[in-house]
Amino acid sequence: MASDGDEPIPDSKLTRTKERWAREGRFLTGRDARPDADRLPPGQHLVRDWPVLDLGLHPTVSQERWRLHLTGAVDNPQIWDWARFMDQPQTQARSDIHCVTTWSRYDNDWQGMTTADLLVAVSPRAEARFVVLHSHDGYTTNLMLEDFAAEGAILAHSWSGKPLSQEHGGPARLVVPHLYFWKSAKWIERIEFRTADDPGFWEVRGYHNRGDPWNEERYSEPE
Ligand SMILES: Nc1nc2c(c(=O)[nH]1)N[C@H]1C(S)=C(S)[C@@H](COP(=O)(O)O)O[C@H]1N2
Ligand SMILES: [Mo]
Repeated sequence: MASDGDEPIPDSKLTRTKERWAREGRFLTGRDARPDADRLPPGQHLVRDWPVLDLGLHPTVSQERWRLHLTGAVDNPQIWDWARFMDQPQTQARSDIHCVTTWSRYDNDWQGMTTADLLVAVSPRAEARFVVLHSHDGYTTNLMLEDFAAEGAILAHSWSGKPLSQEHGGPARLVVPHLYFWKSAKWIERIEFRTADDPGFWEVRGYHNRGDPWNEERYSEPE
């Protein structure tokens, strides 16, 4: 579905199914991960195509209208337009995707800027400890600042040398490869630096607050 981002999030069948999986602990294997020996995290299987997963809204945001708001507990809050974003230091980064629904995809070539360079630009205040990503489809996801800043994390505008397609989050998305892919927000609109955590869309629907695939952090612990 195309939209410009103001619609309520649809209560889709897939969303309801994924909430049920969280309640049931679906796909948990209880096996131990050995990241150095095994490239595939526990309970994952390899795919060669690239599935599209989201809430069902594919917001249309042209590069002309695109703005990125960098807000919250930072010394230099900023609003970037596309030219300003493209003026930032450019990086290539290859990484594997691990989706909580159990597919993994190796060797994705992203181009964009590293989150480390983004942190240099905004200069987070000492008390900033969390990051919330806000997207044009109303999606949010939360990260610890260290996970946002991790090696390999990139604010990507291209994949395999081509502009990121709309269905995969173009014009720009986050990629945080050491966590399950739900932490990698598509159609990014705002990056909010916070002193306190604020669980996002899936994190309040039974998914783990951190989402480390090597520890199978798929779902939050039942109360
Ligand atoms: N804005 C936004 N970002 C999102 C989502 C979403 O619904 N909206 N879904 C997440 C989930 S659950 C996954 S698995 C990946 C899927 O990315 P892909 O469609 O490029 O494979 O996007 C993540 N980022
Ligand atoms: Mo996902």
